[in-house]
Amino acid sequence: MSEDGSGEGLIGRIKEKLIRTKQKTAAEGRHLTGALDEAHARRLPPGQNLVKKWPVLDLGIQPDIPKQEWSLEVTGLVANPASWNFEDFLKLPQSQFTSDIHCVTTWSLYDNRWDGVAARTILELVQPRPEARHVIFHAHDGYTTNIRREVFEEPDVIIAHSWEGKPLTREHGGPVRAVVPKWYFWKSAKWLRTIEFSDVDKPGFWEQNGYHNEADPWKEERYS
Ligand SMILES: Nc1nc2c(c(=O)[nH]1)N[C@H]1C(S)=C(S)[C@@H](COP(=O)(O)O)O[C@H]1N2
Ligand SMILES: [Mo]
Repeated sequence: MSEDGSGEGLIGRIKEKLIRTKQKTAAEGRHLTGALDEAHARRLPPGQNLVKKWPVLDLGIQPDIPKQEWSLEVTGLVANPASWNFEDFLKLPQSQFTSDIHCVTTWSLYDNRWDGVAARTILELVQPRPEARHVIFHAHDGYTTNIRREVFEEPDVIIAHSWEGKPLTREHGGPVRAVVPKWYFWKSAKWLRTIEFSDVDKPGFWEQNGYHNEADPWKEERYS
């Protein structure tokens, strides 16, 4: 009789019973605090490191756009092209989302609370045409970045004016930036100027300079 716990004998049977009890506990979700669930275990994508302080990354130009001079244009293949100055933008239905940031340079920052206008609100207002399969962000520093329309349609995409309840600072893209939480952060254009809906894809600055055209951190779509 084997007493090494390999499944036979008394110890083996006791271990099996113990395992079954544990499996039952696991299935019932006992001992869970709410923080250590499966979503938490899957929260940090491969190759990423958690940071506590929000780094600044850009091309070295941080345009200074006073709120009174800022406006957002929505152009291209839409039924209702739009242009909102900052005051009008704040009068649109507002949303608040909390999401994680994953930068391709391997830092991640959890739980960023954004205030702004949900992409879904903008979609309802401008009514993109069916052939508009792509969305291009244009920024005041000349930066551009592209995402597929389905990515822009995700419920957590927000055109944000505030972070943690405070106006976005200039270095982080204020007055208004895009936030596309499911993709690496280079897709989240700072100093947003124009949202263009297009039938053809238009690879942006980093997409033309070696980054992946998509940017799923769970698939490590970093470089092309
Ligand atoms: N307009 C503009 N948006 C931009 C960039 C940029 O250079 N210009 N850099 C991108 C990159 S590579 C990253 S990682 C994030 C950095 O945002 P942060 O400086 O607020 O952390 O902004 C993205 N959006
Ligand atoms: Mo980045």
